[in-house]
Amino acid sequence: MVSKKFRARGIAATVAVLALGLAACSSDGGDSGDKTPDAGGGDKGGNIKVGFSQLGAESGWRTANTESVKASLTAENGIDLTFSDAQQKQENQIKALRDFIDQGVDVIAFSPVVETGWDEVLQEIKDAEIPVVLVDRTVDTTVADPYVTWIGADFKQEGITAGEWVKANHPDAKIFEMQGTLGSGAQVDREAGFDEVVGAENIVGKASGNFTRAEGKAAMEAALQAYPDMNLLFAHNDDMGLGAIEAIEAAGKVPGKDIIIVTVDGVRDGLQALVDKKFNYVVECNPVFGDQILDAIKKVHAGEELPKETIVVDEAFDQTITQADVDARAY
Ligand code: GZL
Repeated sequence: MVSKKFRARGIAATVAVLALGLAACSSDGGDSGDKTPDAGGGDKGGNIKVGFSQLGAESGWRTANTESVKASLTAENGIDLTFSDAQQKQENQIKALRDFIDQGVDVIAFSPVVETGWDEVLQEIKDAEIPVVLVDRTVDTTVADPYVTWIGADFKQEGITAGEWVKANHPDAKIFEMQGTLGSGAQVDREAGFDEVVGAENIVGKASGNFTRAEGKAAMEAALQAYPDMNLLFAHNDDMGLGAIEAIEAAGKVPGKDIIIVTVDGVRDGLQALVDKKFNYVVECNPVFGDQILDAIKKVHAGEELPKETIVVDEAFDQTITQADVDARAY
């Protein structure tokens, strides 16, 4: 059976949002990660009951995304939100998803930690006739029409943008690629875009830092030993790049000079590293789209037509960025 890969494509952005998600508040308070009581304190007479399964709190990007979601999906905005943090564990998300079905939520929002392994629960959601909006990460599933629409970044384009800068500015670099969570849409597509542009022959090694600072630092410590001639790091997010800086400095090397650093996200700490000349190029991946998720959930609930996907527009930053630019950023 052919699996369908639902991914961001570089298509013209039209604003619509679908969320595939499932409530987290398991009745037994089980291990479906951290849970936040619903903002509305139960059904607020006519509010849309939404279950949001967030994959974790692994990075500055994820924190900013969660803040944006919670700021938009409020009782005042007509939403009775049940929010779950799965702590980057797929089993926690699947459990939360089933809890949302049991609670009979009206709409589900979900950012899948990895692309695969969702077929069974997606079919259960479909059988329960709960509309689904997919947020941020992508799914690869055999279930037909698993969600109404998706919003997120064009991960492959982000990898291409990073690769083009490397090719133009450091064509002879010996590149170490630090991957995000293996099997996640962001990791798969950023790697595909970047490698396509720079050429696999210029990549001396790869390892995953799971999108976290701590694991990024550990992966870089090992890489510095394994690949002594490496002189450029492409990290799939800022947090792993920030962890790598600690390892590079501990090894007596200068980040941004001895080892050029290119990352994705553009969170405040990442852009500060750019101002401090420790990063060299940052491709943005904007996490602040809670308002678009709210808009889509309302349209889904009202049975309105929605585009299949929405691309959140990104930009990119080099070392010409100023401290004032960073201070003015929303996240
Ligand atoms: C991208 C998002 C990624 C970020 C990381 O949309 O899924 O996950 O790039 C985060 O910082 O962990």
